[in-house]
Amino acid sequence: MDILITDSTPASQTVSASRVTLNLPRPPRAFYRHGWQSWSLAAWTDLSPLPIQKPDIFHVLQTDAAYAREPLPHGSWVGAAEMDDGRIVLLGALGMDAHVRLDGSQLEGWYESGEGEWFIHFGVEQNAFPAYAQALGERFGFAAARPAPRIWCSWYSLYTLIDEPTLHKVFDGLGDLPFDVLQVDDGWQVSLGDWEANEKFPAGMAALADKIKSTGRKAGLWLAPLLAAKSSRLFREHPDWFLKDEAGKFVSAGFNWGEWTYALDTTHPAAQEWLAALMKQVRAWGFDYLKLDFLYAGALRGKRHTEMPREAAYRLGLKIMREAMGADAYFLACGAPIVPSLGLCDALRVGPDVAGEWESHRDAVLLQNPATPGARNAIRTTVNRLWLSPLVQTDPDVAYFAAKGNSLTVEQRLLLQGLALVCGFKATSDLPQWMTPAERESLRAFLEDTNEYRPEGGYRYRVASRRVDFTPAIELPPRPNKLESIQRTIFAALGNQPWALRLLDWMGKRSLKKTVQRL
Ligand code: 9PG
Repeated sequence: MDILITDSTPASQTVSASRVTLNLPRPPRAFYRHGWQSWSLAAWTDLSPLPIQKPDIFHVLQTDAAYAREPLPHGSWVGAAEMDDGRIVLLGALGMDAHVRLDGSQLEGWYESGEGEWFIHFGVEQNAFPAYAQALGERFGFAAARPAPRIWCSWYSLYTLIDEPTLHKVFDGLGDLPFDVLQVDDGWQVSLGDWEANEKFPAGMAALADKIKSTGRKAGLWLAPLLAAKSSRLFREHPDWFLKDEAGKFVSAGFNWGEWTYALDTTHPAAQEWLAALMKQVRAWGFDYLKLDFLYAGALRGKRHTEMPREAAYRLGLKIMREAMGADAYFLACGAPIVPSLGLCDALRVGPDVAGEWESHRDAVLLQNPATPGARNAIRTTVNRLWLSPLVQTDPDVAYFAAKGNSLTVEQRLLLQGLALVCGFKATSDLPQWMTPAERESLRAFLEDTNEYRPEGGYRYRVASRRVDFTPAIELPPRPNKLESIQRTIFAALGNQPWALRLLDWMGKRSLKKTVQRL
């Protein structure tokens, strides 16, 4: 379907088509790209091609690998073009398995299979995104009105170095700080796919949940249910539950934790039963807050037991898990394709991971990778996804309060705290043992804040009684210069080597061990 955009185009319209082309009066000056899953970039960019994000080995993990090499500005489900007069043309799918691309002055959208609805808006940005969100909400559902829980999460201080005594020390140290959930992250399980307590948790997961509940809070747990490590018992015993490509090879769900992972086929009846049983098991242990991570694995391309579009297959898997965990569980989706998760989860991570560092020169400039952990990457993408807040509780990832254990400046820590208040989703991983009394009080004040904020135009907000300006996080890093281009080639090649990634992993763990031992 072809549509001409002129001054008499209505502000909002909805059409049904497998493919739409909007013919703009002139080429626009900027394009809003919206990445596929939580960690993928969302940002306004100019029209020149973005350098391909490196290393390629992470495309599956960080982008929609199917489009990682597309030179034209593009995005998942939605795209918007900014015209010279400041007005924008937004083209957004109201269904799943859809993609958008800008080719000169043509804004095109297509469904990967079949046809579906498209929402088109011509007007100012402040109206376009809320109108699109409203139309999506009518089809997928809206966010709950109740406030999001306040969470302490183990990842950003302890990473995988969690064990029973360390977590007990932390839980005790949190005292009466007003957290609603203490969430145990990656590191408790035998293996990815084998979701049982490992040797660091000899008392078992039910005992850990009991310990948390004895402090008057809900217990939270991290799992990555839609992928499994190659070495896991699950994969070895049930290879037929995993996605294969046309050539019969297992579809990789990415290289992480020093090994290859594979993607669960959410249409396989036995895999579906296993997923439901897993959710019931973690609820029976006593965990009421579930952070389900690396969910993109369920929506990768591949041959399925029952053929269906990939995001429909993903949504089916999510539905099965939601039903099994029960409506009373709080479900945070992470590493998750955005639109297919709406209506089934309580909260959605809407940016890449933060880190105790503003930005890494290697990742930002040399690898041109906006999806790697870092405060700046997390703020940039989250701020560009705030329009999702009517649809789902938006998780911007944790904020930092202590000066110890990170290299963020006071201003940078305040930006992350301000973002949490704007999102209405408050979490931290700070160790009570690392906080000064003043830092602990600032954390308490943050947790008790009533969350009122006011947009003041651009990327500026008034939060509580102060101004927060996210502008310093928004711009994309400069392109590499000549010398940096040479370094880029070297780092990109190294980054594709499993042995180099294992070495980095090992070095990171070693330095972290020293820090945690002193707790
Ligand atoms: C646990 C972590 C934390 C974190 C999640 C997720 O390789 N990667 O691109 C990559 C991206 C994100 C990531 C790990 C690896 O972090 O977002 O909060 O739960 O998993 O492993």
